[in-house]
Amino acid sequence: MKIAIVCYPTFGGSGVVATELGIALAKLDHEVHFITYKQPVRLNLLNPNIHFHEVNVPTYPLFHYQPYELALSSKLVDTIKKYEIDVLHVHYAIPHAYAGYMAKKMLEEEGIHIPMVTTLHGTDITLVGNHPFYKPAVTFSINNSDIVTSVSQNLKEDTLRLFDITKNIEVVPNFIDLSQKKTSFTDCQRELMASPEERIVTHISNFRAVKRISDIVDIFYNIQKEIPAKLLMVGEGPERKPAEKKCKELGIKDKVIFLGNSNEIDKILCFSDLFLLPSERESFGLAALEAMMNKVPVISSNAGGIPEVNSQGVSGYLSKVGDVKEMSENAIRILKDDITLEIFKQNAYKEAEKFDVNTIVPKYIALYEGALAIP
Ligand code: GMT
Repeated sequence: MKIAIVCYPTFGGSGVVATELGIALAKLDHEVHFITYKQPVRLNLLNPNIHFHEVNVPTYPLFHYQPYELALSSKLVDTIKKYEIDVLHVHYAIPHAYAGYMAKKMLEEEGIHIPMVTTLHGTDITLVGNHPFYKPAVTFSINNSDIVTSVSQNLKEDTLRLFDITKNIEVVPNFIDLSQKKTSFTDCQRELMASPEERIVTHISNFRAVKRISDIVDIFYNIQKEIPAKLLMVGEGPERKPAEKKCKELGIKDKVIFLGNSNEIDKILCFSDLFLLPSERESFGLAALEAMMNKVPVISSNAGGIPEVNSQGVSGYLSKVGDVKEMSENAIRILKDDITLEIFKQNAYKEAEKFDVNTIVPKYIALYEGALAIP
């Protein structure tokens, strides 16, 4: 099959899922065309089945806002025609489903039929898409997609509750590729980050308010009072500076390392003992799954779809959003002795196995085949 994928190319779960999906499809001999404004961060173009088409938006003094959707839909029309694409898969409704629909309609005028699959990832529904300024356009583009998927059952329910949806929504969870683990579990250079007696606690995100970064600092503050520990903060975003300030005020600055954005997530997770994800909202929690795949147990909130990933008392613990006290107690419970920690580490990996690429990607392929059959 020839598949065009539209996604955000930056550090963010939806872009990562779209990229990993494209890579997995290419390995299965499908021809994959990424269409976006920058090469996706995790995309390696060395596979001959993978192509990248950059969307350029020329600036013009009259435009206060550059019309990205317009440029994207034009690029889609050109690419779909030139490479005779079979299926268009857009990730994140805003504005990709809208631009995809416009491309579909333009192609229809030329007698070309292109089925469109839209994957809803989370904030495109729960935070941004639901805003009255966007809602009519988002509803329209979901209802006019040929196939709609959501990354968790919880996100499906949110979508049906928040929007007037006439389409069936298929749940296809996020996935990981266990065979691609770049570092072996015995090859972790944890001494680079901490001394042997210290536990390593990690958080990875784009540091937006929805991630409750301040809770992470509070939880770690409580942990380090009981257990020698370091906190690794990986990612960039608006909450990074306030978090750095808070660490200074709490006197834990030397125990917290802000690493910024990283392409070495596997290496970092390899020497991590615990992952924190106390998010306000989280449709799935890909970062938690990536931690689990690296045998890192998870202390999280029970927001959104996280309970579909992190299993209570097995791969970690879940608490109500903002319950820093309980999250800290559970973190200490996991970290306090080597035997308990090892049990949680093994369990985390076992739970992650449920989301292996070989189980999940065939679901997308089956949906593409279904989309192709739609007249
Ligand atoms: O939350 C992020 O950091 C990025 C965001 C995105 O839209 O790119 O991630 C969303 O999509 C991921 C992939 O499907 C999910 O695993 C995340 O849970 C979801 N984030 C939220 O719902 C806040």
